[in-house]
Amino acid sequence: MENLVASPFDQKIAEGIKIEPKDGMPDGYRNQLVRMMSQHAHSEVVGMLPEGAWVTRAPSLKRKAILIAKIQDEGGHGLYLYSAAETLGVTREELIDQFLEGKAKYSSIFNYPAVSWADMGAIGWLVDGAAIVNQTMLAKCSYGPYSRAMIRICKEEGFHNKQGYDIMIALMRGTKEQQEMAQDAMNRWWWPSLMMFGPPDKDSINSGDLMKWKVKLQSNDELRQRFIDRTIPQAEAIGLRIPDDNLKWNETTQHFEHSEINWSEFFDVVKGNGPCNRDRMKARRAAHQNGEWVRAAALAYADKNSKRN
Ligand code: FAQ
Repeated sequence: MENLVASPFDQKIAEGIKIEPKDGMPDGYRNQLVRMMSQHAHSEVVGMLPEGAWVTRAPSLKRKAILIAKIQDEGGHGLYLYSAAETLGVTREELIDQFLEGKAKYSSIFNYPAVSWADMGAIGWLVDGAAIVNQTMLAKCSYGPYSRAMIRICKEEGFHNKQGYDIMIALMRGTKEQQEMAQDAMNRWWWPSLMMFGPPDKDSINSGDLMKWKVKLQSNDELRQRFIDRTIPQAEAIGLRIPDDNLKWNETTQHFEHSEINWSEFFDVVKGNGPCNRDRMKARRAAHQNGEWVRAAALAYADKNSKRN
């Protein structure tokens, strides 16, 4: 006979009670979270690379200090997320190995190059802006450690987003060349930022499970639309043009309509063929190798301390 009594896990999900590390949970839930949280952690760490390239070229001491603080925050988010993922019974070493071996993904957005100072503005404003829309939802997700990590991370992303917009404002108030630099960055980062939200709902293979388990509370397309609707007025307010000739406000739906996204570009980047995929992986592998002595020293120190106490 069919068992009609809901499991404690299902009951908690239905009642909106957070699932905590020691609670029973289906393997599928655990696996989905490990996949998503570790991809998220890898993205934060790889995300330091495009901005890191501009630290020595920031146009003033103030901008340099802000950029360094932002990049450090992203590294911190990565570490925070690895710790949150470890509560699911995997080790940080396993997750990092999966990434370095190319078995785990990271966000498509970080496979595009940052070629001008305006790109620092576009990354903060658009990329962090997109991340906030996605992560504000994840702050309400069913898994306690991920949800709490997101609350804290979103606060920092808010600062990142504002500093990026502030760079764009400064450039748009500047010379013709500076305005063109800002528009060029907008043209290059707009479409990849929309792709960050993942494939269209019809191709989103993980959404069914993730929504059933209240990890995702809104779909990829819903979040993408929210980002579009809130970013277009910000662009217009400072005189930037969205690189989409079919953009149109729809009075009935109260949303902007836009051109079709180039999904073959997205899938190509995810497969490893974006402009910077190889460079990014090379840089992360080198950093891991060069950091070997630091990990060995930290372990030796911890071992010495544990014997002393
Ligand atoms: N890039 O079934 P779905 C940041 C993959 S943090 C690469 O729809 P899902 C901060 C997906 O993994 C940015 N791959 O997947 C910062 C799946 O393949 P799999 C990172 C992607 O999980 C700012 C397949 O496509 N944020 O920016 C992407 O339901 C500035 C089918 O897709 C997060 O990771 C993509 N964009 O939805 C740092 C947030 N999209 O794994 C520095 C957490 C999809 O089955 C500077 N993650 N794929 O082999 C999420 O919310 C979700 O995982 C989505 C994808 C929405 C990204």
